[in-house]
Parts: sequence; structure tokens; C-alpha cells
Amino acid sequence: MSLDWGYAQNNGPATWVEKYPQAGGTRQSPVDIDPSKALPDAALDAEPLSWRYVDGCARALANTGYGWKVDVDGAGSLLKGGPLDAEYTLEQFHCHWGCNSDEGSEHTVGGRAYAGELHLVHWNSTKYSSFGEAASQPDGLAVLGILLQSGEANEELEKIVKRLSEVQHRGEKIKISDPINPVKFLPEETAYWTYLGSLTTPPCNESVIWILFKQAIEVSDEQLAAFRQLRCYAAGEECPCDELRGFVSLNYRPPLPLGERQLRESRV
Ligand code: GRE
Ligand code: ZN
Repeated sequence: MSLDWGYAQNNGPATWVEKYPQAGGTRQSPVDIDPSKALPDAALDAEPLSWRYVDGCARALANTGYGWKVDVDGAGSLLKGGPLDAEYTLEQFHCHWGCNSDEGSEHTVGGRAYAGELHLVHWNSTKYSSFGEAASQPDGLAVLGILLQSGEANEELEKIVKRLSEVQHRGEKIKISDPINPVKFLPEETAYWTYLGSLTTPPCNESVIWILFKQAIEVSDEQLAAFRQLRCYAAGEECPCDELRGFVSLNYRPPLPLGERQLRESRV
């Protein structure tokens, strides 16, 4: 069975709007960040962005057919302050990458792509009662975006990489026992850009407050290569054999217009 949407020519980002009308909206993500257009906003630093994550919150690693995703137990996790008017709870994290390390990030900075992008997805637990409920609300989700550049292997990410061969096919899922702490994914410098956007995958709900760290973190070429080995089809299914040859060799959506939206930046 061929996927309903994907990243190949015949089902890629340019076609999503046919089945997912929100993908054609004016609050879509990702965008190209033009650093010279960012508005410094003292309000962002009045109550600084803050987070708390729990060691060992990672519960399961899954192959979604579009990449890997780690489901977490959000109890005790918290993201607040900065652009957020509520408390947000961690739900999952996942990654986007490209077929080589010159591309792969969803957000670009001054037109430049990074090798990948990690998304820590949180939901507004002050106002809503579940991720599912929050996911369609304009203030429902807050995503921390972390740009990945090719360099040294990332130790925390390696705990995921070393288990990817156990979820080679779409729909496979394993329990995670290594204590992963998402705080270890964050860059040293925590200045960020923020704007209002969407999920970058169908149905592309316009429900995300994006917070993109300015500083990238390093991952190795071997780690990126391991991501590209995931298959987009289930075990026992025939390879769809489109131009991606059944591998999730890339899974990023290219940037869309910022339009009338404000891009703000924190100082610290
Ligand atoms: C995604 O699927 O890539 C995604 C989510 C939720 C928030 C942001 C995002 O599932 O990019
Ligand atoms: Zn994402």
C-alpha cells in the first residue's frame, strides 16, 4: 500500500494541499528565518523561556513510515515563559533529515539549510486535556526546534540511533529502557526565534507556537546515515519502489512564506 502522503514527487509537499486543505493556509511551517527581520522583544525575556524534563521520560521508539518518533511520559515535564501564556507538556520528539548533510532541516536561516532538525513537541496542558484536543487549537502546541549540523556524534541521540535497526519498518515500535533526557538535546546558547505556525506534516494544523534555537547542535554523518536507513513501508509489504526506493531518505518540508507574520527573537 502506497502512503497517502510522503516526500516523493508523486505524494510530496507540493501535493499535500489536495487532501489536506490546511496545508494551503497562511500560517504554515516551516519558514525561512531572515535574522535581519527578527524583532527583538523585551517581553520574551521578561519571563524567560524555561523547561523541565524528566530523566527516563522516553517510553517507546516507533517507525511512523515518515521517520522515527519517541513517545514520552510527559508527567513532570514543563515548558513555559518566553512567548508562551500557558504551561506546555512534552508529548513526543522526532526528527527531520535530508538525503545528504547539505539539506534536511525544515526551517532555513538566511536561506541556508542544516543537515536536520529535531522537534520536541509539547501541548498546552493549562487549557486542554490531551495532546489530541490541543493539536487543533491555535495555542495548542509549542514545538522546540533544534537545528542539526554535521560534526561530532551526539551522545544522547546515539541511544536512539543504536536501536533504529529494531524498528526498520513502518509500524514497528519498541520499548525504550535507556534513560534519555531531552534537556541534553538543547544547545548551550538558548537564544531563539519564535513565530506562529503549523505542523510540518499533514494535516498541517495551524496550531504551533514555534521556538527555534539559533544555535545548532552537532550530530555525526553516521547518525544521519542511520536515519536514512529506515523504511517507509511495513514488514511483509512490497517496497513501493518510488524514487525514494522505500527508504525514508529525506523527510523535510521546504519553507513556506512568512507572509504577514511577526518573527520575534529573544536576547538570551
Ligand atoms: C511533525 O509531524 O513533524 C510535527 C508534529 C507535531 C508538531 C510539529 C511537527 O507531529 O513538525
Ligand atoms: Zn516535525
